[in-house]
Amino acid sequence: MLTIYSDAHHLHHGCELKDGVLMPCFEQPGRADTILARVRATGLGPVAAPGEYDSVRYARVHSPRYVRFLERAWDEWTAIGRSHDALPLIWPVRDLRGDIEPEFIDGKLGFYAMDAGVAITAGTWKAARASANVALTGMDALLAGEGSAFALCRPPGHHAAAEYMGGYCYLNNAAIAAQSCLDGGAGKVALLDVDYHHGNGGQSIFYQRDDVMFLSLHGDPKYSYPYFSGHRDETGAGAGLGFNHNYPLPHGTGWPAYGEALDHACGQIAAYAPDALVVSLGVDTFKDDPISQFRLESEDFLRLGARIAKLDLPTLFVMEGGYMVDDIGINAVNVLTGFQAGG
Ligand code: OKP
Ligand code: ZN
Repeated sequence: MLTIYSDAHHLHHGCELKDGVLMPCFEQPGRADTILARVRATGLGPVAAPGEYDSVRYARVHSPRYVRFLERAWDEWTAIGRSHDALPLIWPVRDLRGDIEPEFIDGKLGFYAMDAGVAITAGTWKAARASANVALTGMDALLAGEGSAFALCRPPGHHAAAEYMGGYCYLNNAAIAAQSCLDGGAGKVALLDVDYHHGNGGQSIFYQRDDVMFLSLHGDPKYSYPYFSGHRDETGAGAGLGFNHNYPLPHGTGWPAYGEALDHACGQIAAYAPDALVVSLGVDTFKDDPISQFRLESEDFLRLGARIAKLDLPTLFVMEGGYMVDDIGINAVNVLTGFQAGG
């Protein structure tokens, strides 16, 4: 399987507030390095660099003003003498005015963020662009006839929606790739999110549409991040009604229950009969993940890949989360080798 990867992810390494303490993000450069090392060690296939894309490609799923904000935020932050990570600290919740974009950077950061897990640093925009370009290049490989590809994206993307960042995510790489597939001639695409955390960004972007079916298996938002999205009764709206499927699962979920939910999701995808499948691949469902609560074993990731392979669809895997840095290479690549063996 072809892997797309860019070293530019090293330009992004920020801080987050964890248990009230400011510390380096769990989402750190070593993650992608570990996965790349495993891709090479297992001989998964060739590794190629991404192409360059105009940012109008991101604006197919994000608003142009949000893309401009990301591009300029660091300069606006440093122009007033600041040099540490830019972090949002105020949000337009409920009855506050969420309809007027503030002109000062502190207001803009809150306006365009869902949480404080999205530090903007000197290299964030370059890294986020490269990550989206990795996904676009992977989709271009599919459009050119490749059966599958692995977009080794970092930073991840699945919490980012049309107009906000959140949960370590800036540009929604998987959504940008899914849209690019449609723009390349496909009629229908399925987006399956197997990261531990609900893929609120992809859900939000495609909620009212029937040309992208969105499905997510995740920790129940009653007690798992992102808390405010991912319940079972979120099934789509308007033309998109019935094209959104959430599978919230309890703490401690292991393969039997996970595999059952995955089977159901795959049944929905098969019935939808899309032209291609994009998989938001998070491996934070692993039993030792430091911020998540499922109990998948490394071998279960082989089963996950094999089940997806049974769909027999052109498939782009897009890397999302997974924080047990020692094991995420094994677990992510297990999905891909399981997929290759299972088809
Ligand atoms: C990203 B992905 C504030 C952020 C809280 C949220 C976890 C984001 C997970 N410190 N952390 O879905 O793996
Ligand atoms: Zn996650």
